[in-house]
Amino acid sequence: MKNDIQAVSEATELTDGFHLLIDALKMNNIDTIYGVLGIPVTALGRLWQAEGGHFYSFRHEQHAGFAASIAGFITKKPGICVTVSAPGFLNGLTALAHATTNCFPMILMSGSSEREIVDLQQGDYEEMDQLNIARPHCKAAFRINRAEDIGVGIARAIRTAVSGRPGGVYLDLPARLFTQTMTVEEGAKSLFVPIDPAPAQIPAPDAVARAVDLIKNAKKPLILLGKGAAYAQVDDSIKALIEETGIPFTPMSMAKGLLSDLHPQNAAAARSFVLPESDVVILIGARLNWLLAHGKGKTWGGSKKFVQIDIQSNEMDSNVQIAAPLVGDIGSVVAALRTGLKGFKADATWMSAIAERVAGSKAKLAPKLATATPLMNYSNSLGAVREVLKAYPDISLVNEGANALDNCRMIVDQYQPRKRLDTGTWGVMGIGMGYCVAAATVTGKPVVAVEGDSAFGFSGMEIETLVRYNLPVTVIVMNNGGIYKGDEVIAGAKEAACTLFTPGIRYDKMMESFGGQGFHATTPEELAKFLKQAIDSGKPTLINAVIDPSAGVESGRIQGLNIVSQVGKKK
Ligand code: OXK
Ligand code: ADP
Ligand code: MG
Repeated sequence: MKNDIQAVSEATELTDGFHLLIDALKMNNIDTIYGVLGIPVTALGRLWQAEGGHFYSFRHEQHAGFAASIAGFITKKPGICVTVSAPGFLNGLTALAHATTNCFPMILMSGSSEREIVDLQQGDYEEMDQLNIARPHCKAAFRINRAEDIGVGIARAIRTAVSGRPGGVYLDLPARLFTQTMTVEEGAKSLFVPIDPAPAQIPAPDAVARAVDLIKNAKKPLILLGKGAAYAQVDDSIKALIEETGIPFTPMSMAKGLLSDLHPQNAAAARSFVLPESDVVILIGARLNWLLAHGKGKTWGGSKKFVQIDIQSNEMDSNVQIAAPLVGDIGSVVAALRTGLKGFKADATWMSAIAERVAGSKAKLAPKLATATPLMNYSNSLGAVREVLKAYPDISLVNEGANALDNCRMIVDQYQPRKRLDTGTWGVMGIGMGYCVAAATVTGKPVVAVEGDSAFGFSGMEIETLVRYNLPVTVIVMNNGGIYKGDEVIAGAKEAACTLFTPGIRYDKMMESFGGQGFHATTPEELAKFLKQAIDSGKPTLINAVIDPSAGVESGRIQGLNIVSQVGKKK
């Protein structure tokens, strides 16, 4: 029992916005912030660390934001990014939009100017109407004006980020909020943990029955796993659905590893056969967006019946009619489907036709992976990476670029869920080093990044961040000296061709200058040796992999999206 003096002193003991924010995050089981500090949030970072919170400081807010976004994907807890006002906020906004587009839970918290100055446009330090600028680019945007609202503000932000379709939330924190005080007692009463912030969404029984009927009458069913299926973290149930029914599956890039890429029902290596040939396609956490040719055209061939499992009801019919919409969370829907499909087995001849094509594709690819060439190309370099990573199934693989992305997705197998972390729905370049920091800090395991040299350039300065925190990350820069290729010549150009970088540069020396390990690989054997050495060392490492400048194609597998002038060069 506290004595009167103690009770009085506690009642007068004060807390403030800084401490309430920290207490609210910790109470909600958040232990990590990624960010770049400055006015008015520097003290927040110091206090957070002093109270045992992890703070990973970046060189640019975009990469801190990418780290927060992928931390959300991996953990299902919102990744937290903290920035300064105006320019810092804008730098973080790209990552917030990326998180929202990819359905990753993330909260961007930015310091901001006071309303009375912003609304009269009186020219504050880093003045910007951040709340309204954020709104169109995220799932929701809130401002907390009063310290007593910090508890509800954090609870709202968390629930909004993780409930339903996960996404990015913006929290606007005016500078004056941080120094508002209240008694410790009042402060404690204002904080709370949201109850069941991401509740199960149970599918309607008639919707399940409709889908079961459609699947049972399919001759050539196909399951298509999207990153939503990986995010749901119901891995065993999805694996059971696939193995109990014998239905073949093909994963989108960030769903690779949900079942091993070597699984006998994996149809990924026969993609352009199974998509058009299938008659009923079960989409599990995958949108029929550009990555799936909007569900129409020659990619899909003739008539197709789609079953779609998604937590977002209005995702249905986004591109084509969905014959059996299943609105709900993947865990609940897959469980219901398994019950409804008990005893059902897909036609084995369909799976064996696929297996034949898969074997054919792999047999065609195999020699390319092992053929020596004067300069490394994407096939033999990534063939070497694939062989090394077979021994490290729990490594997180970060991947971005054009040829570096598409060839790595095809060649490097994944064995575990949520280990392939790539450019995602938007195809955005620059996710690399932020993803590496998050994957290393969240999993505590080694990370390998396969980076196009152009893609690496967007976040390359963050290798200093990797070294500063001594993270077990190996960055392989596929150095072909340019965007797409490194050999372009443009007749009449006054400078080097617009797609070129300086030939022969040594990114490994950059890493060494920061105190990390640098290797220079010119053959697949060297690449394999250095990669294994780097992973085993647990040290931040960069391998400069010299790739033939003539290797690769413009935009990799999506070269069809490129447009060229129909009238050519002006006379
Ligand atoms: C797959 N394949 C295989 C294997 N796995 N063959 C042998 N062995 C294995 N293990 C085959 C597969 O059957 C396909 O061949 C081919 O390899 C490619 O597979 P996949 O899955 O990548 O298929 P596809 O057609 O490329 O998929 C379309 C796509 C994908 C749009 C989903 O290309 C994609 O995710 N692209 C992302 C591009 C991106 O975001 N780029 C950003 C940077 S570009 P076939 O014979 O069956 O077809 C940029 O910024 O500007 O240019 C810019
Ligand atoms: P991919 O690009 O891998 O195909 P997308 O990002 O296009 O994946 O689609 C992911 C989909 O998964 C989104 O429509 C999202 O609403 C949905 N989703 C995410 N988590 C869940 C979940 N737990 N249950 C159901 N749907 C989910
Ligand atoms: Mg390149």
